[in-house]
Amino acid sequence: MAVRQADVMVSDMASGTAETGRRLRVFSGMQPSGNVHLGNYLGAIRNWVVQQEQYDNLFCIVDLHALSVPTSPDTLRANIVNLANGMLASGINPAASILFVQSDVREHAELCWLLNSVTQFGELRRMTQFKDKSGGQETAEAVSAALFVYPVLQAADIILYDADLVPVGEDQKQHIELTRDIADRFNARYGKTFVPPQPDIKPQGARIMALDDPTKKMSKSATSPNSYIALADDADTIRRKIKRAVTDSGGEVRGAPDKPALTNLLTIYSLLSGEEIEVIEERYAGRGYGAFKQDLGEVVVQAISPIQQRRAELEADPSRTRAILADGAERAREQAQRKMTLVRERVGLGPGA
Ligand code: AQP
Repeated sequence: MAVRQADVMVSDMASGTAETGRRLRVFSGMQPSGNVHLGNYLGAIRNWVVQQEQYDNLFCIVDLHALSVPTSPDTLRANIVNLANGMLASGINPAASILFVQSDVREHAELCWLLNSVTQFGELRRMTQFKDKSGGQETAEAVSAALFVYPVLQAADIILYDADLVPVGEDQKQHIELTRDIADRFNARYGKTFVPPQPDIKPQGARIMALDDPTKKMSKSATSPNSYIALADDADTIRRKIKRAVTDSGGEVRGAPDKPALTNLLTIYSLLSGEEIEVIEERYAGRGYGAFKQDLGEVVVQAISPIQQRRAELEADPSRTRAILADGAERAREQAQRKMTLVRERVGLGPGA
């Protein structure tokens, strides 16, 4: 019986090994583009912590990507440390995984340039995330070229390390498909060099929405701090933000497609407490939004406070985080340099074999 590619991937992912018998390698990136928030934690970091047991992981603070939109040097520097501390405090273990800053490994930028030469303009123009992030046609004229080639840098990040899997939300699936196309095209033109990766999309990936507008996702770069709960927010700030979170019309604590605000708050409650949404709905039946929001505030505070304690320890000793990132960069660089020696040779750069 023929085995479908999808079946192979499922069994591979379950066992955590690639065809060659080595552990599957996973590349996960996050932009230092603002305050790390509850959405980043529930939608990504928390899963990354769990996957450390199963796979070989590279966790990358993708600072070059953060430069695709305007930022200031001081802000970027602060965001990098903020994200590193947030990831470490959440349970990313530098002894089990490689945690590093993208720009510390120059090969990402070099490979991006080489991949640009096998990427079509039309492919990039079709990326829905570019269309979303660049706004309409008029604003698109003024956005940076970096935002346009962002998916090529992302492809470089991934295939530089022969990553088999990339955990992403549904919105990033198109970028991973492009990464596969770029890897396949390069391989066809220059000989087998890269592993085309697979997206790892969790069946019910948690998408946490903004507290002040549940039609938009909770976002690091949001202008209003009331729209997100930062992992760095203190207990009172968290309680206040939840209290101020918008609700739907009516007074029932119930999730439904026409109740986006309550659906979002119930999702947060459920993910942090481990209770089913129906159980939570039942508990607050007839009790109104006030009691629910008050308890939700406590659920979030309880979940985040151990992270904050570890974060405070890291902040008290900045040299520790710096050392972890330097070590991570060295380990990533070793792999990246090996791959780039091959890539340069394949495309005809350098003296040749
Ligand atoms: N609201 C969210 N709910 C669930 N998961 C989320 N992620 C981001 N926002 C939510 C996940 O966090 C990771 C961060 O990816 P990123 O830093 O590359 O950028 P992003 O997805 O664009 O995240 P932000 O926070 O919204 O940043 P900005 O404001 O800079 O665009 C990804 O795994 C993402 O799925």
